[in-house]
Amino acid sequence: MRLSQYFVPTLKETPAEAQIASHRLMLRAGLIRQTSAGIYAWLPLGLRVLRKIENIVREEQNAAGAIEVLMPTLQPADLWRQSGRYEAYGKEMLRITDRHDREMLYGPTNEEMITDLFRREIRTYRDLPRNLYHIQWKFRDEIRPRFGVMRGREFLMKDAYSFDLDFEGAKRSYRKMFLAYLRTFARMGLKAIPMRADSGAIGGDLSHEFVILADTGESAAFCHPDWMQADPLGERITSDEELSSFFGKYTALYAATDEKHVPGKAGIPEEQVVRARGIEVGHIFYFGAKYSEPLGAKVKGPDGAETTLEMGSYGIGVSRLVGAIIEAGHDGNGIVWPEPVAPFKVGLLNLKANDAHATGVVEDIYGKLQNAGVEVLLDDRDERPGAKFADMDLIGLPWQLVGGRGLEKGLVEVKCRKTGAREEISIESALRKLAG
Ligand code: P5A
Repeated sequence: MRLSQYFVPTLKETPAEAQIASHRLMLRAGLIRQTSAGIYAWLPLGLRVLRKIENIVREEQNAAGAIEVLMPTLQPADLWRQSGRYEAYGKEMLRITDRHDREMLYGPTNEEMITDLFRREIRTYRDLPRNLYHIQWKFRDEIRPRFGVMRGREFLMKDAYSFDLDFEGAKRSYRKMFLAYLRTFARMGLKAIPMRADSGAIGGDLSHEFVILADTGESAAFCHPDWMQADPLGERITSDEELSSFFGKYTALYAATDEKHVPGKAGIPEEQVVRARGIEVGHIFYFGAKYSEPLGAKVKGPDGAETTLEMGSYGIGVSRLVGAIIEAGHDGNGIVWPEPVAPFKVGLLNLKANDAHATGVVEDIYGKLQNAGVEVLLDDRDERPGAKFADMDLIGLPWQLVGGRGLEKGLVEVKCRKTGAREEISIESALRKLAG
């Protein structure tokens, strides 16, 4: 992509409304713009990151055996009356009336709708277990939307729903998602800590939050010092027993969103004394028959008896992750993207955009990188070198390839955004390094 023909409206000034680094940087690097309180338009660079995160989430859900569907954003109020949540959800639910005076709502989550879809099609235990997920926009009329996409009103969520015949099956489904979540966040360069959590408005009695430690997070996390060092993905898990014991260890952790949860109270053991702030990027729930019972979602069991389905739901804040990844990776000059979610891998700077020979050489490098399948953003604008350096640091692509004076001798500078390390090497070596 050529910056001269793209749409990356960067800002030099710090926007006054943004209180935390990720929000400031998302505005300054031209990733998003607010259109109403807590509602954002995704500009090209932001959208590329959002799509990459979405795809990692999708790949790991598929690998864990979950099946993708797509449910609508608008839902009929009647379904929520059946579960008893229509009144209970209160003002956070955006309620809409259509032209025929039918009551609708913009979905804040999809437990009711998926249970309804599933109960209509499934008759026997032989069709279980199943886990269905979608990646869809949600709306919650948060009283205080803030921190940009971290607490938006409209936000993108991956939500999965598992259906099992019995409690043992439901626990297996829960564990599968638990592990898939650790893998998902690790692939984005994040260490997410699983913590026992309140199940809140979703209900049920077993729940874990996945929290990224950051001072600006809204969740207060308590955990034992040992767990901060834990490497859950490094543990080999080959049997159901190993999975159980591994899983058991992580239930020692606790996350809370309010101040009444302190060690020694509300089920938090005294010894969990490390207190930190974190960003909740995922939340999983086991809730048994909470929705299947009122909605009448049953199948015939092996003994021929009608059995109410056991369910769980599993959420990942896809749009929140964009902010969380920036909170975890930035410096004084801008964003520092982990390569798997970076909007482009390489930023190619032509510092001599007015020099025909230099431009020819840079264009050749650009073509070769593209042919090798490398995602590259070419700064071919007629701007001062200082402005180009500043914008490229702000945007935070993992690698910068700078074509300047050295081009005459066939040399370019390669800079690693994360470490700041630079080296001047031949064009061929640079291509090998970045296209390899
Ligand atoms: C789980 C999936 C649920 O809604 N139902 C379906 C369950 N859980 S949750 O914890 O309420 O939300 C799941 C994740 O969505 C993100 N999230 C948000 N992101 C941005 N802005 C918001 N206002 C917002 N609310 C929730 C969080 O990452 C949360 O873990």
